[in-house]
Amino acid sequence: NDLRVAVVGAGLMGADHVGRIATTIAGATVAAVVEPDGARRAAALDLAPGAAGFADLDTALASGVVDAVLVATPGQFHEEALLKVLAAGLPVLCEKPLTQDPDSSWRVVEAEMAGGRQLIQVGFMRRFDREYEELRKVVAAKPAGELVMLHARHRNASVPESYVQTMLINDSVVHEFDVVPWLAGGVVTSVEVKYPRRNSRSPEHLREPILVLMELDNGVLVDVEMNVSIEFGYQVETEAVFERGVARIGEPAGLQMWQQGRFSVADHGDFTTRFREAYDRQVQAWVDAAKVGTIAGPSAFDGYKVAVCCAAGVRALETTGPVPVELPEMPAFYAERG
Ligand code: ISE
Repeated sequence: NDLRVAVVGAGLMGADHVGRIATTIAGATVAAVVEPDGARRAAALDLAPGAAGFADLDTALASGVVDAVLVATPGQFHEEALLKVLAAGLPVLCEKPLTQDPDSSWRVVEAEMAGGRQLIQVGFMRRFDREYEELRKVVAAKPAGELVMLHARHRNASVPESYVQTMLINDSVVHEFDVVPWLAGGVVTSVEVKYPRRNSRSPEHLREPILVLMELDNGVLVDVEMNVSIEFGYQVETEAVFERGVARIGEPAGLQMWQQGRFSVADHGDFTTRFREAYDRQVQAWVDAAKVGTIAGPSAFDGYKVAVCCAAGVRALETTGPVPVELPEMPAFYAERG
């Protein structure tokens, strides 16, 4: 039987997921689109014939047509939606971030633990990118020795007017706070932000690019260039430095073109294409796991840890030198479930 999914939020990501579930994912259908904005809701419903439209989540959950929920609203609405879905006892894939601050993330973790079942998977899709997966295997198998450093580059062509300074951390570097410990097998112990010369073409209210330095408890040092006005395209690359070699992921791939004295390879414009396959694999893994009552990716506790790192990162935007990150022990509830 198909898993009947309600997609909550029909903005850029929500609509993308509706189309994905309707066309690409096996074993699931879009049963409901929950979106207060009528025009957006209608546009998403066009992508999923047969789905029902709802203006609010309560009505959708009460309708009896929903087996699982994909939350793709803006981050400030995640806590409320997650608590409702947990109360209904349904599996949920929540777009990043889990919530926007450590306190609300912890409330979600507590509510999940109180229910006695792990229902939440957080949508940190980079863990489903094939190259990230491969690099993680290289880190574990050590063919070139131990991992020493990661140089990460996270570049966006541009960002909307609504993108404010703290979003450099909470919206963008949030991905590195999840994927770096997963990749490097350590825990973040401090975050520092350094400012190079400001890009004169950045929106007036932003001071960027920034360089984020992360220290891990296993000694691995990580630098992340976060850049949101680079114009040429969307680029997420990592160079891993080992004791006896280096590895790179995220380089442009595909058609190479020689023309008029130039050599070129097309690059991505935004994350929807750069990570399309990762999103597909993430949602498929979530659907398959939800059907057997488990999750297949980052947990709510992972989401909480990222929220703690982001809070330190936001402080680091205004602080000279490293800001310590203190994470609690993983509760037995999560440790036992892996
Ligand atoms: C956006 O929300 C994302 O998740 C993208 O992956 C990231 O590159 C971008 O900076 C964010 O605004």
